[in-house]
Amino acid sequence: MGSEIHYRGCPLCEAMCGLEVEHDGQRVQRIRGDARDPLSEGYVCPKGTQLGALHDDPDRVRAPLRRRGSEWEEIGWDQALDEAASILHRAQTQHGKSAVASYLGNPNVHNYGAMLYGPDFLRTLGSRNRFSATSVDQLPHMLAAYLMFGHQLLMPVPDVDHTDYMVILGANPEVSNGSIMSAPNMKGRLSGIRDRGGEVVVFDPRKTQTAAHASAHHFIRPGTDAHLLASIARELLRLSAGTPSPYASYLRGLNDLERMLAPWTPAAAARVTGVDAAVIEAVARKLYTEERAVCYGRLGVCVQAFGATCGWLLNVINVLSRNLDAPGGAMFALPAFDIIGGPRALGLGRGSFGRWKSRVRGLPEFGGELPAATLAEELDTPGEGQIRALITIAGNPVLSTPNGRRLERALTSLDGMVSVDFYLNETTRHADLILPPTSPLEHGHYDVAFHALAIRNTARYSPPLFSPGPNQRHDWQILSGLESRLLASRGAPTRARAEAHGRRLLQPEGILSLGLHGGPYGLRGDARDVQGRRVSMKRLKRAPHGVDLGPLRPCLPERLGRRSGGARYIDLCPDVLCADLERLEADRGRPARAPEELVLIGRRELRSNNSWMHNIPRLTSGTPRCLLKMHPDDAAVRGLAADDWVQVRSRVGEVAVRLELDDAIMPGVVSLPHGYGHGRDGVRLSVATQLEGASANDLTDESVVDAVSGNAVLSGVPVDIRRADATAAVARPPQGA
Ligand SMILES: Nc1nc2c(c(=O)[nH]1)N[C@H]1C(S)=C(S)[C@@H](COP(=O)(O)OP(=O)(O)OC[C@H]3O[C@@H](n4cnc5c(=O)[nH]c(N)nc54)[C@H](O)[C@@H]3O)O[C@H]1N2
Ligand SMILES: Nc1nc2c(c(=O)[nH]1)N[C@H]1C(S)=C(S)[C@@H](COP(=O)(O)OP(=O)(O)OC[C@H]3O[C@@H](n4cnc5c(=O)[nH]c(N)nc54)[C@H](O)[C@@H]3O)O[C@H]1N2
Ligand code: SF4
Ligand SMILES: [Mo]
Repeated sequence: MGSEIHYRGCPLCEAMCGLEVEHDGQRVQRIRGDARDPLSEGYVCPKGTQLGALHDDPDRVRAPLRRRGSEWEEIGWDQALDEAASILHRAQTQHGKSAVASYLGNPNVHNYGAMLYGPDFLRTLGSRNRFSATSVDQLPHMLAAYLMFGHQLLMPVPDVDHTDYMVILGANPEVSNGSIMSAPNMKGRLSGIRDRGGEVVVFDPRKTQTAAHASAHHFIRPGTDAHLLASIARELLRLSAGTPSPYASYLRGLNDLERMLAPWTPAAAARVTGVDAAVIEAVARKLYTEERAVCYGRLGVCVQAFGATCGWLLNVINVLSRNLDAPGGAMFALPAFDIIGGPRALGLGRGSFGRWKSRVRGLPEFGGELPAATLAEELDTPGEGQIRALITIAGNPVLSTPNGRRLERALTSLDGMVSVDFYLNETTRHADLILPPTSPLEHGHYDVAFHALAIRNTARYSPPLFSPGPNQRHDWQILSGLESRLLASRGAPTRARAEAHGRRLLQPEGILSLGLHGGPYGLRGDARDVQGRRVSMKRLKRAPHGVDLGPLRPCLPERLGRRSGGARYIDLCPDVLCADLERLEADRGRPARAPEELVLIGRRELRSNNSWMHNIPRLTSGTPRCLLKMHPDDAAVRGLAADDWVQVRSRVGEVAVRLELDDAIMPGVVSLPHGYGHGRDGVRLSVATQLEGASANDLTDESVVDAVSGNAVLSGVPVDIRRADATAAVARPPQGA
């Protein structure tokens, strides 16, 4: 049979690479990068080339599964949706709407059907116990965006292609391919900065691939970035004293900063961070004097006890150095489907904070969600308001959220659980029903979220490659099927049911089309693509490689969501964050590390994607990847050698892993990637379960969170490490709960 070529966007990570898929109508034969994609220009990573293998994976669940004791049986869709809705409905009638919790995982954001229909389903569910991967990830950036700019998604993106000085904290974009910075081929883009005479400076407790190729790398003690950032901001205030701010007409709070940041002298920050005071001064000076400069921080600065403070101070630094909303600085994208400026019905809303608190620990709501670090205790703490049923949608919180073992135990005590997922994994194995959606190649694709966070404005719609079989359902169909059943069993007003029905008729493509039409490049907007043309669904369907909407452009103050008396403004000093500086000041006195102390950080591997894609042989063969990296000096004092099996113990748990000695890691720090530990009973992942490794989140501590946002602290976890005895090593990987 001959071959055909199909072009589509990769849904696996934020880089949104364009793929050229060679296929015979039934199966994928080969996937390469699409050289004509205006953003990725032919770049592709090993994961993107394996979408065919994901589609063909014999372990991928293709029909609804119902639990029968420890067995699973396939059932039809109508029955599955009826039973799933009745699990949720029963718990809500008996114990109130919030007795049903939801957990939404990362792939939702890469699936436009789920993105556009998930919020409706959740609104109908009406529970305050909503959780998602946001609070083990970018919550601090979203909180800072909401408090400072007035919209939770108005997060600035480094203009990497035009900057001459880029400071990177807690990110490894050469491997992660960028986050809150959709930028395929970050390795090429970072060398582009150096090629035009610019510099890249990295602060990271590990000399990562990104750091190795940078102009300079500085070790920083995990969890201390807020001190470094406060000190850089303080220096910038000093340098800019007397010079009017370019944002003066719409900036509030500038005058308060100087007094608040006074204690963070470079010398004081140096003591706690381990970064030389001279380095801090030089970085601040360069950020101020370089015409096009940007300070960027990502996961490593989010998943720590001062995550929100870091998110805030990063924006403060870009404002003080005059690089916010300026070419080569930290800019805002203008997507064709505008989830920020568009009608509320098409977007996610501006955001909200602290409207309610979690029952057990009193952690604050953000954007309608509670922090994932509090999920386990909300499940296992008896009393009024306890969660009785759970629905997970494209999430694997057992491997992804802190103290996964506690969560796993708590799941067994639920009255009912439903999972929308195409794998029977560590989380979904606890469900009563698994509702498997279509594979990424069976539905259309549009990056509703990531075009809004990209380093260049582009738009691309990909139609489905394969048509789903009659017995397949898309994520959005599953969610709206559950929604309509919930409404029906509640005897909801016909209006509510008609609305839900209307959205179903529209389908994701119809909503997308409306959004493009009403968006900035649509009929009513005045933006145009690089050829001066408008963007519509029809246009995108004729442009399989995507359309180029041009480089990021300044858009302030018009795009700000924060207003007072009609005037839009930036709040440089949000009250909750300023108030928390007291806690940061108390932290400044933390003693230097004792030689026997070790803290655990994470890392990402190019061939891995959080806790999944581990069942794809091409991505997992070869050297095991879930090894514990330790500095040779730390190993020597413990009498440990490379390849030794070690027991790693934290407050919450213990795992056995193999040691890899690496002098690229800071002494006192060890690193383990997350998302492994598939060797649990009942997991149906024939390749992944054979992989060596353990879950880093069997060690992370759910009781430690960023006090402001409630974001999980996944980095800087104190651990104790000793040689595993022979039996522990034999017992690897640690077996099920
Ligand atoms: N220790 C530690 N923990 C971490 C992190 C860390 O760095 N260190 N990183 C955190 C971060 S940044 C994130 S984003 C989270 C991720 O946390 P989660 O989102 O909870 O976990 P994932 O591993 O992304 O699991 C995704 C699940 O979705 C399923 N899936 C994939 N595609 C689809 C689809 O199209 N539809 C449906 N319905 N299901 C699908 C997969 O089978 C898998 O079960 O992990 C966090 N946890
Ligand atoms: N290959 C691959 N790509 C991915 C993913 C994947 O799993 N695999 N996941 C995707 C997802 S969901 C996300 S959110 C992004 C994340 O993308 P990135 O934000 O680039 O995240 P990481 O690669 O985990 O890099 C975090 C860095 O922070 C460092 N770090 C840890 N603690 C600290 C600290 O206290 N201070 C400082 N300064 N640094 C610290 C770590 O050493 C690490 O190098 O990647 C995405 N891309
Ligand atoms: S970098 Fe991300 S988007 Fe690009 S091919 Fe790899 S996984 Fe897909
Ligand atoms: Mo993430």
